[in-house]
Amino acid sequence: MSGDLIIRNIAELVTCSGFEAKSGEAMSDLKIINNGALRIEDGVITFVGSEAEWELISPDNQSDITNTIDGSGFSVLPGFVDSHTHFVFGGYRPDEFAWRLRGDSYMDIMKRGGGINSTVSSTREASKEELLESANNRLNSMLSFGVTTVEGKSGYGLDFDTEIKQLKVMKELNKSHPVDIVSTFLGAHAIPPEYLGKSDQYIGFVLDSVLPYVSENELAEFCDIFCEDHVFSVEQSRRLLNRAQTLGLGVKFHADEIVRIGGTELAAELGAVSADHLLQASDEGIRMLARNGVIATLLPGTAFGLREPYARGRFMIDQGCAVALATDLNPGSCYTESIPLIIALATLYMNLSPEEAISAMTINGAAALSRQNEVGSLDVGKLGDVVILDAPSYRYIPYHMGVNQVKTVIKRGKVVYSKNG
Ligand code: IZC
Ligand code: ZN
Repeated sequence: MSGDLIIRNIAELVTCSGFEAKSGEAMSDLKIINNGALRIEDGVITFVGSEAEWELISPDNQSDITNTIDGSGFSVLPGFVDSHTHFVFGGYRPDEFAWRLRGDSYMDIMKRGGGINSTVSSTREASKEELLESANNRLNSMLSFGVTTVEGKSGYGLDFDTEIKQLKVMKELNKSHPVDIVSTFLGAHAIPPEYLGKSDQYIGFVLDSVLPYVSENELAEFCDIFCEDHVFSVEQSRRLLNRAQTLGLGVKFHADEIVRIGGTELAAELGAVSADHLLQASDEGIRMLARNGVIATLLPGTAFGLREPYARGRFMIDQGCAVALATDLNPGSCYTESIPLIIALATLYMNLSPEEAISAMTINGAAALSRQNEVGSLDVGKLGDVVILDAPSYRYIPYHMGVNQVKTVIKRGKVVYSKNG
């Protein structure tokens, strides 16, 4: 079997068809085919349609297909695209979860040297092999939830060697693991202890010493920054992201997560690929994202985990934004790989419909990584990245709350995960 298969009699084939981000009302149309068939050859989709159409066009050659899967009773969707994670890290921070329950805020913990800088010291101490192993295990877990493309960020090194070590771990895993990895350079994730009180100098170091190396060695496709009160200002973010764009990287960044400082407006001004978090985004900032075609990437697991107010997903879609959903998997604010949890939260607390949530987790996630021509929908010519649910409809994902209903995951036409072995 070299990425060659057919799924027939699919109860509900959720194609999410399209080669661009879906914004506003378009997010509600999942382009569903009932009693469908899906053919993949050499890892690429070559037929999407009804079972009846398949029988008409291909009566003879059906017997040469080595792998035929019966889709009766099941819903079939594009592989999920988790477009914002921090899955390469050393150490864990369960103590911080308990401190927050007691009343400490995320920022209180960060200001006293915990938070991101706690993971920075564990990641600096970890060997490359240790990081490879733990990140590989997390990829396996993400794959079991139906994720076939994932974004991963550096940002737990905050020095030259460790930032590069994280990016190289992702490059190696991209070769060895079935999940496709898109790397983002997040050297400006926090101010490291060596630069305490000298954030401008730290930005200078990232800009002059690390970013050019990352770009020359093609270690990342995107550049990110934690544009946040007490972390990096809008001015510092503009400086770094402008340079990243000059060097040919796309920009996508943490904007208006905890305090409204204008990151949303900056994302629109720069023509970022996505603006992420947006819990505190202003009305005008949201309209600017819609006008400028910047994807609003929402991470409801983080609002849940930090007990912060959710980003205004309903308002964003009503204003014409393209919304993507992602896990934000990280060891601090949101330690989860659970796609069904994210979809449940997005529907129940951001008032997205189940259809909008599925568009956000597939085609819009792909667009948030500039991959809308390759993945994110089941269209002829795209990669054969497919999820088969152990349920008759995508509507069971939010409804069967938080439970993993993925039966089979197919990557480039090969079965790479099956429930029960
Ligand atoms: O490790 O706390 N918000 N970055 C920005 C994070 C959360 C990850 C972390
Ligand atoms: Zn993040």
